[in-house]
Amino acid sequence: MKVDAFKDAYKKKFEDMFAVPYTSGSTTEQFQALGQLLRSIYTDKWVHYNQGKLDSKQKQVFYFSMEFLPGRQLKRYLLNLDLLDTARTALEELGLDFEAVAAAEVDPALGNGGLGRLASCFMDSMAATGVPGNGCGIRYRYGLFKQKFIDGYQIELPENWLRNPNSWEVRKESKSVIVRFGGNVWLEANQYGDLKPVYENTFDVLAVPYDTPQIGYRNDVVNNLRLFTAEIPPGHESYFTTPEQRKEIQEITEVLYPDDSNYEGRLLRLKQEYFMCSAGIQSIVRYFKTLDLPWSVFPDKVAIHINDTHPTLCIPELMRILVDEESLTWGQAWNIVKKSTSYTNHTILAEAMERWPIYMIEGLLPRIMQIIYEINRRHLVNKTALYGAELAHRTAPIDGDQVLMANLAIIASHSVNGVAKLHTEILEHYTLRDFKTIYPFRFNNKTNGVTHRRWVQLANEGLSKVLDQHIGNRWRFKPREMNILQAFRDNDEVLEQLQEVKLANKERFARFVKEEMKLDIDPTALFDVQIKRLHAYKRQLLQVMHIVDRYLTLKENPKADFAKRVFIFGAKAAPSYHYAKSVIKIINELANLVNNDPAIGDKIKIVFVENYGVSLAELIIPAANLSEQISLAGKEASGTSNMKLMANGALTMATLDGANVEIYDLVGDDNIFLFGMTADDVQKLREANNYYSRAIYEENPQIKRVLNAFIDGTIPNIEAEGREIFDSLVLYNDEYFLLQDYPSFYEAQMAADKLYQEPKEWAKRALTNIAYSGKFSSDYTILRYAESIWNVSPETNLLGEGFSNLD
Ligand code: T68
Repeated sequence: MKVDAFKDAYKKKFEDMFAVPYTSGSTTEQFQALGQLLRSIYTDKWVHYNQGKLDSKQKQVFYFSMEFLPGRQLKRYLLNLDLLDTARTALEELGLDFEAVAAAEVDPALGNGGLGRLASCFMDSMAATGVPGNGCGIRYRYGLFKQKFIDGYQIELPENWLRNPNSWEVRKESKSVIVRFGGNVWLEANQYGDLKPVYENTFDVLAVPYDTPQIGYRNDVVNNLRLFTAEIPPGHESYFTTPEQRKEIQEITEVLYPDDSNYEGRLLRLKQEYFMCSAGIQSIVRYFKTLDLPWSVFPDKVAIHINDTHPTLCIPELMRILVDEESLTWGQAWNIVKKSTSYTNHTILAEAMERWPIYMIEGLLPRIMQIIYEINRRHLVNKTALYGAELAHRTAPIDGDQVLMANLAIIASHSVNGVAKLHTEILEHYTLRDFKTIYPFRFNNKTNGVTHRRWVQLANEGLSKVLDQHIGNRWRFKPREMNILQAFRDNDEVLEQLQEVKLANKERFARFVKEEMKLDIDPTALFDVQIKRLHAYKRQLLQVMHIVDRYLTLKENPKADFAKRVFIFGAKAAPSYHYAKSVIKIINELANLVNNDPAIGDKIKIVFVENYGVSLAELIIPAANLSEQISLAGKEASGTSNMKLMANGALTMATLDGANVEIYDLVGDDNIFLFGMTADDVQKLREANNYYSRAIYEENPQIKRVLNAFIDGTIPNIEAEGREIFDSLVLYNDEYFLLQDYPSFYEAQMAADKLYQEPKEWAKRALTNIAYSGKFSSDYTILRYAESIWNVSPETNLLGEGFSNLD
């Protein structure tokens, strides 16, 4: 489409929709008009691609996830349709501010963090690589809470992301299904003498799908993200006469649980999980039946992927449908379930493992509980014979009065994967070793990835142009070819361009900070970024200690040789996570103190952005010089902001944890700042049982001075929080070994300071990080899932070339 045609189409669309001249209207209205115009452009493709999938009967992937964090869609769609430049020029020629129009789109926060964002990168990559994939999830009425800071404390406000109509979704009422809860169930013989469940007094809910297109990058693929919402079934209105009864249905998809890395054992969460699983599995079964094929080929046509254990009920739900409704034998059904299901683990934290009390499942899902009992019984019989009773019991889905969702997911899947090499090793050798004994070939690694389309092409247009100029534009299709840039490591022109781009991105962020926070930051200072959920294991507190250390040193000696730094944080705390909220309060009070101390000036600034999410990440990541990936080794399954920051030329400050290990393997010692214990060191230190944080505190004057600042009034307004944090480190023996790792962390930070004083040397290392980041494209991750887990073949290749040699 040409610019002039686009202009005309836009004007017409705007005036049709709002009945005023296109020159009037808010950016929201302009966005809506542009959205409708885009819809009219891509809908044909969507219909056509869907029909093609049906006609060819090719195998499809169904990616079940309780969370998706898609970010804004407008620019992504335009980029993928190869219309970004056209639309931008058209709007600008019409006198409209394209970026402001794009920013008027709401950013749906339907996830907590890494897990949800990974699901969205995967949706983008499935479309780009031509993997016929469907996302399956919940259309939460309210997304993750909106974070505000009041007096330095985190306050949570509802995130009403649907206040404006959603431009992309399509309500598919005709594809609704009924999800059944509660009641009584018993087995009765039918006319053929088969035992079938009979239900009474069930509570029925209508699951209505809303579909959002997932447009492939300059190919003809348009996949589908299907999110379900809970409604009163038609014809049942008369049963739901009181507001309380209506509420019981609506609340199922009302709000996203704000806990990451923590298991939330509430009944409503269980309802949400079953609601999504049952609705999704029913859709799949209905689809499969249109193919008119025998059930035995179901696994050749359908791959069901469960993103962490939250969608594990897909397993008993599919068993239920196959056995109860389609009259397959248990053995036939079990084979089908196992061959079609695969599971990704995202955490080894014990507190995140889902374990549901049997009474809860029994009350809410009586038939599902019967099926889980039978899965458990058969597991015990079969595995006891082979491996003895102890191992059989340790791996069984039922443990006392609880159902262990990970155990259920593992025994019923043909593939279990971790999300980074180290994480998968830890699963195999420690967390899931019993399962590794029984199912040695079931485990595999799939290191996470990120989509360079959003995180480089869209978020960092400046960098993208530099890449195009020197290495051509093939990297846009094959991100691994970014490694050609490495040949320019000693090219002054390229290094200068990279520095200019970085500075421009930092200036853009500085303008945002000035506008939103009324704070001046120096764009030439080192921008030091830590953006992730607030959690003790991620150790934001280590960075806080480092800032306090610098602050105290500068107060004593204003000439101390530190690089100017802006410490940038973005982090939400789970509303009930007291410790994490205390850390937020401390960071905010420290910011208040340091930012307003004239003796410190530009040497330290602290920016804690409110309401961190995908859109803010797009602003912060391109502006980063240093990427803080400082979790206690062994705790962060992978991390993905580490990959996004690397791709944007930030150097990583890292422990050897999660995917940091693989970043290190690629860039080598000279291009990363490593510090701290390895996962093995941590393991040994725990086993030795001789860690005494108080002794470190007493014996290390640097650490003592820093920690005292939390309790001696140095930082105002943190009496309770400062004491709590101090105690966690000194009195309660520092569970995440901050004091153990602090000296080497500090040393690595000083090395970063030193290098930053030599801008060209820094730029060379930034270049190397950019060059090798292509390996972490989620396109390759998805191709590995496609090849070795899902057994689907990508249909449309980037550049029309093959994808061999992925490793
Ligand atoms: C993250 N997990 C991992 N969980 O922490 C991170 N949990 O290392 C990894 O890179 C990422 O997954 C992708 O693999 C999460 O984000 C959650 O958000 C979560 C949500 C609900 C319940 C438990």
